[in-house]
Amino acid sequence: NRLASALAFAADRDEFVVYYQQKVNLQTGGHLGFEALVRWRHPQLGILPPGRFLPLMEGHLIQGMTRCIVNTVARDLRAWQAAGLSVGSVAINLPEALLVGDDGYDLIAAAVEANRLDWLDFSIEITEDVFLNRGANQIAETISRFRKHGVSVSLDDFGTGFASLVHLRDFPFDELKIDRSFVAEIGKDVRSEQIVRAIIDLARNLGKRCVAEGIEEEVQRDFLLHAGCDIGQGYLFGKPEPALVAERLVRRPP
Ligand code: G
Ligand code: G
Ligand code: NA
Repeated sequence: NRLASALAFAADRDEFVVYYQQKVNLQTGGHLGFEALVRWRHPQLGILPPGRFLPLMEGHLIQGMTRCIVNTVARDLRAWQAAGLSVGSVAINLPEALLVGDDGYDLIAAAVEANRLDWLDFSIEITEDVFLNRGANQIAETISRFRKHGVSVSLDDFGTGFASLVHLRDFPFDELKIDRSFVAEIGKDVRSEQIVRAIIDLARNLGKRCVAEGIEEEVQRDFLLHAGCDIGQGYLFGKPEPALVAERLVRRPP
């Protein structure tokens, strides 16, 4: 497959780009932070979404890609801070391959150090797949090291994967992200709505923040607010955009 062979060079050729999507306070619409979402600028095909290339990538390629993403985010953070913009933290999607050992931790630590950033400039998102990994205990240890620095850890795509209630009880994390497949059904399917309410209550009772992703319509936002969810992400507020577009959403210094 041609795409797969071109992917092997994408990191070295600096073809990975980072788009930023806003996380907002659902109450006020105010900016809270960004999630960094990778795209591949293919020399012929243009900007490709992760669904087109992540499934083709193996361990060491994912590692190289993540290094590019973290370095790009660190550079953008430094530029934003120099311009006086308060962008909040930027969430990095850390794949399990970088969480089993020290690689993911070392990567962020090096970026903080080299760019004189604060640990709190970053947050981490992990998917429920990590619980399938035989190294789940080591992953929990890595996560705890991040949290000792105050870095917030989100459990992503919640409700579609492999997190059991035992994981919710035992795993160290700060934030639950409701998968957008549930959010998409708000206003359409009563059972999905009941599940969303139950997830929000579960998060709150466990003392975790709750974030809804994929909010596209006002009825969805209103339902989520009413159900007690405080934070959201989705096209209603902003699509993932390149840094120069995304930064316009952040209040300028007076
Ligand atoms: O941006 P888009 O909606 O196409 O992303 C689809 C999925 O790709 C996301 O749900 C996310 O899990 C994954 N993804 C996006 N950006 C990154 C990234 O930087 N690293 C990793 N590992 N996964 C990502
Ligand atoms: O699973 P994760 O949170 O990493 O997924 C984020 C992905 O969801 C991004 O690739 C982004 O492009 C996509 N996304 C973000 N907001 C919306 C939305 O409102 N609707 C839809 N359909 N996709 C969204
Ligand atoms: Na994510």
